[in-house]
Amino acid sequence: MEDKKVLFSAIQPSGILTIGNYLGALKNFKKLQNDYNSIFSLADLHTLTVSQDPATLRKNIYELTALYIACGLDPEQSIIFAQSHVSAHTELAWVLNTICYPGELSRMTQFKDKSRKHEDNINMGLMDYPVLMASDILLYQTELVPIGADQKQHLELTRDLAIRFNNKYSETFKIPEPYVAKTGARVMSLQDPTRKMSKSDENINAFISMDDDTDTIIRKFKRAVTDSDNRIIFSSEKPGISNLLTIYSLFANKTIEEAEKEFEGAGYGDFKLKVGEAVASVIEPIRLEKNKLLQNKDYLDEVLANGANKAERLAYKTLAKVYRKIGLVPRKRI
Ligand code: ATP
Ligand code: LTN
Repeated sequence: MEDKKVLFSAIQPSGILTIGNYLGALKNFKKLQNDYNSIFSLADLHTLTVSQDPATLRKNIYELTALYIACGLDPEQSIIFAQSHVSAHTELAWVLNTICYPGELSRMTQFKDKSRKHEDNINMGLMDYPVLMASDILLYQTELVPIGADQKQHLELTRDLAIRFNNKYSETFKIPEPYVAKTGARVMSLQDPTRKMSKSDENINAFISMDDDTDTIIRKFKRAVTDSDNRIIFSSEKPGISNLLTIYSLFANKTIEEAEKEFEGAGYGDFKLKVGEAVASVIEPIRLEKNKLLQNKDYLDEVLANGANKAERLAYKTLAKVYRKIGLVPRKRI
């Protein structure tokens, strides 16, 4: 690998992604991939923390692999791989578990939210989720982690664990920095702009999925909740309009100010239509390319296989160092 800093990120293959995932994560992956040695993982083991149907999970793993490539991640240049293909992830997670305290995990916002949402399945994995995420990141001596705002707390814990380990056993891990974009790190629901847009929302009008076609996208924006005032300005008092302005500016590659100017005096109906069109023009080609890639499972398997080979070499280097530092005896190959 070239002498660049390491970037690592991952997304869970837990369903069809939304434009929230796209703006908060995927779009930045593409933007940053050339400037770093980039590693993009599918956090397939993380998905097990909520109940999964095996056939659907298998399908979602291919979907996300194809989506990564369709969004412009280059498997020749960057490493694209499935977390479960490199067992060092779960191995390092075990070691990190021994320096992490239950109190640190039980106060995580995502754990509390998901416990509330899945009351019938509050399992150990759900609580331990951030430790596996820390392992993902630290195995690659990562310096930059592009994520949406909701994952910042997990990155803080990752840094704490890395510092704690380094202090106890001497310098071992690089301390990673989050990359959270100024706009788009928290895209809100179209039906309740005070809540985060989420692919698991029961109301399908609340999110735009990366699988929605142009008509669906335009229809959903038409129904987006706004307010009774008629000004198209960015303001904390206008969460619905502000969310739409954010989405528009990122899909049309304009600043919020430029967008405000463009729609000065326009009605909400017109504005919503323009937002829908801007989003659809970006999403449509990605969706078509993803569906094309999905026809060729052999190619996707090959991408994941090559990615796992490359990731494994890097990961085991760090894991061996960790095992040595904590006093485990290296296995003699005979
Ligand atoms: P779910 O809502 O089903 O719990 P999710 O949509 O949050 O899942 P993840 O796989 O947990 O999906 O997130 C993938 C990436 O997308 C993360 O970096 C996360 O921060 C980002 N992300 C998720 N939702 C949003 C959003 N509404 N706005 C911006 N970024 C988001
Ligand atoms: N928890 C993340 C997915 C994830 C991740 C990671 C992100 C798993 N491991 C490592 C960045 C770095 C989420 O998006 N919900």
